[in-house]
Amino acid sequence: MINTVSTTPYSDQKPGTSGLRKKVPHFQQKNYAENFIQSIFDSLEGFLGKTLVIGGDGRYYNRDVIQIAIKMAAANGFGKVMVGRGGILSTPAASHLIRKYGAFGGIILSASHNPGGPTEDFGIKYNASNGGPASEKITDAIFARSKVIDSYRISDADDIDLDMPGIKSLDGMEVAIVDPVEDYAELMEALFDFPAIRAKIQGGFRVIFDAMSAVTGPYAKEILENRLGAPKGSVKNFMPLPDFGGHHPDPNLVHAKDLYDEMMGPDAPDFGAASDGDGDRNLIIGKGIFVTPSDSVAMLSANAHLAPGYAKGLAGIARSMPTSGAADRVAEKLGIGIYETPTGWKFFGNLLDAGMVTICGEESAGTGSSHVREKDGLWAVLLWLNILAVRNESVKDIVTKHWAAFGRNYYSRHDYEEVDTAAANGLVDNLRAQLPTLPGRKFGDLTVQTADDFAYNDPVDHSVSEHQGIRILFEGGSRVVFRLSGTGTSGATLRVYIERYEPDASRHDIETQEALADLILVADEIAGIKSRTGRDTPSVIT
Ligand code: G16
Repeated sequence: MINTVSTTPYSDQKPGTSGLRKKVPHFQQKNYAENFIQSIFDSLEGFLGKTLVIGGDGRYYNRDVIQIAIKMAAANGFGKVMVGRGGILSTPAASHLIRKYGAFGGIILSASHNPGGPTEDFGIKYNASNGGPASEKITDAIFARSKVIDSYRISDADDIDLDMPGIKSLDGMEVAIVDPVEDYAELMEALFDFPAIRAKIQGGFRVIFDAMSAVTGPYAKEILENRLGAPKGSVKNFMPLPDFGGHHPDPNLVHAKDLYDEMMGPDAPDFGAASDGDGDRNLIIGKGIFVTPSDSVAMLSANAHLAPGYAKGLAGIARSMPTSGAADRVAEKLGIGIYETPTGWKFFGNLLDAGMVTICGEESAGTGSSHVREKDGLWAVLLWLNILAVRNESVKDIVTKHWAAFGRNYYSRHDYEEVDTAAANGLVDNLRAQLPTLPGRKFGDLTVQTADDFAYNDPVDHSVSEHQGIRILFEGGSRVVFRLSGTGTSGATLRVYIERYEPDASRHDIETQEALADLILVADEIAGIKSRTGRDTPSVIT
């Protein structure tokens, strides 16, 4: 039976960079998840009888909200839901299912790389029929609806057994519990030269992958070990756990330190990689060398034609504004378009749908392509492996040759987490106020060339997104960018992005923080980071 339940609105359901993310107890407030899901449905049109994909990264509260979402989908008139077995779907796999089966859209439950558990993070986001995160137009409509919602619809049927594959029925709606891995693994096999990678691994090339006790475990086991023949044990932490084993499933040098240490050690494997909570981020480390996400986008773009799925070349490349300009140099050499978007994968959707770009990437450890409409951690790993198999060189050789050919973009991001929100807003307001007076100012050897508050004009739908980050560009191509994260769940996170371009190959082996030292000091001088946040050092440096 379908019930209409009265509710009162919450005022804080504004989706951030990637959906609504809050602590679990916050989501457990009365009707909190129900209100948001109903607000999503109320903001959409034309889904009666259509299919909705539902899945998540397996974190704490995943199963509860999946049951709610299924029952609300039935009550709101969807004809069918496709749910990953066990409630599991990586974000890129969910995107693929939406596209492959022509679903109306999908609900993905994840707080990405944030920790999981009863007092940790949870999240809900809506993806549209192209498989990508809802546009700002839709997320704005969801937020507007959430502020006035007074009822939601839900079936009172029993819970669905999420672990039993097959077709069931719930209040007249079909519920398909599907294998979360199969379709995705098939897609990867169609894009990449699996026989070449398998031969490389059989030849003794050692690969390790850390799934960080998060969603990519089953995917990586199937693809790397079962289909590509990596020895059992190559995929570490492969069981998705509700609390990620107490770890922070963020594949960076801080939270994947064990992997990093192993890759820098004397007996390092040839290739190390990791992915995050929901499987869309990646970390790539070669024997003795970490590849920054910004460099990875550039290097994958420069070599993508070596993989069968990209043999025809790329239509164009897109990167988020704070991502380094390394990819721009590749686009220039290839004679293809390069697009600079605001932070947030949703901004790549229009460019991909219009066929203007093939590869997209972000400094926040996200790379992906037109194969889905999300960034894709394992895809990046497999493209690297395909390139390594064809070029038959080490990661280090590929990286250093790339720098020699294109120049090196030294790059680092400094995060100040859980900063007082008013202090963080004050810092940004102050930067904004300084913008007109910055051009021409000298800071030591650095002279400001331009300074602005980044606004994006979408070349496809001509929508404008303003206030997407303060950028200060110095003569010679160095820059610092400041913005507040849209994915944190407590206080504010200030992100400072620092970049220097170095064309001279004899200066390509400087330690990154050292190469950026003067810019780091100037960033503090201009923004007053220490004085305004009370922090002497960043919480995380990547
Ligand atoms: C999300 C978005 C990315 C963005 C990242 C960081 O990734 O999809 O586009 O770069 O957040 O955003 P922010 O700097 O606002 O925290 P994920 O992996 O968290 O879903």
